Amino acid sequence: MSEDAVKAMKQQVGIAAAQRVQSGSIVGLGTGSTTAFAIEHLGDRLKSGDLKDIKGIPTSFQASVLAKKYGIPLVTLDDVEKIDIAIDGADEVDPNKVLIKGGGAAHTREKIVDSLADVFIVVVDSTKLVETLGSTFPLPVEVLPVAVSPVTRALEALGGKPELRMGVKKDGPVITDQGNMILDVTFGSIPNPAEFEKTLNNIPGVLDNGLFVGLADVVLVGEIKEGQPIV
Ligand code: ABF
Repeated sequence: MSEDAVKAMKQQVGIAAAQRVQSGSIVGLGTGSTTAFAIEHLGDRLKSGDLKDIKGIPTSFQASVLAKKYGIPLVTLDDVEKIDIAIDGADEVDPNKVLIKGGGAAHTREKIVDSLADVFIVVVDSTKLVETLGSTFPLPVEVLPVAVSPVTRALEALGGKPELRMGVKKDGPVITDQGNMILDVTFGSIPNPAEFEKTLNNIPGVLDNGLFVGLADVVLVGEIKEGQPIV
């Protein structure tokens, strides 16, 4: 599928999700390029007066930079009692709306915010849909730097092939907003994500993994019809 088609789908669902936000809402703001379209559209709605008095809770530094760029006032989890709606991307979505997230190295804070939202809307292009989790995307696991070696061995014992995520310039490992590292683990397939998420999070040194089980309320999937003009 062409890059333009994927981008068009991301924009389509990002806007659709942003349209569901009501004035006065506390909005969880996810990370990634699809959610970026939602954050931009929220900014457009605020500018036009169509939307008023929302507050954003960012799930990453990237999300907070975008929210400020588009004029969305930010609050923290200490400032609010609840989150009305969260909009976030995903790397894989299975037929039960179970997700793999973490491609943006932000899944730990994303899971906190997404799990607290009354409504968690996932925005994806159609390439993210899978029958079985783990089939197209390695599972991200956030690990305390001091524990990377023992956690690597524990993940291998579970049948995984862990790889330390390196920065774009390959000059060192990616460091998360929490100061930790990411192991991207290829398991081939993850048949029982609910159990597996608990198993992984019980490994000493693991902060959180990218399995989001039973959290997504709505999954908006971009759709480009054959021959549809892509602007
Ligand atoms: C973030 O966005 C990550 O958890 C997820 O991996 C990624 C999806 O990125 P994109 O929307 O750019 O495909 O939420």
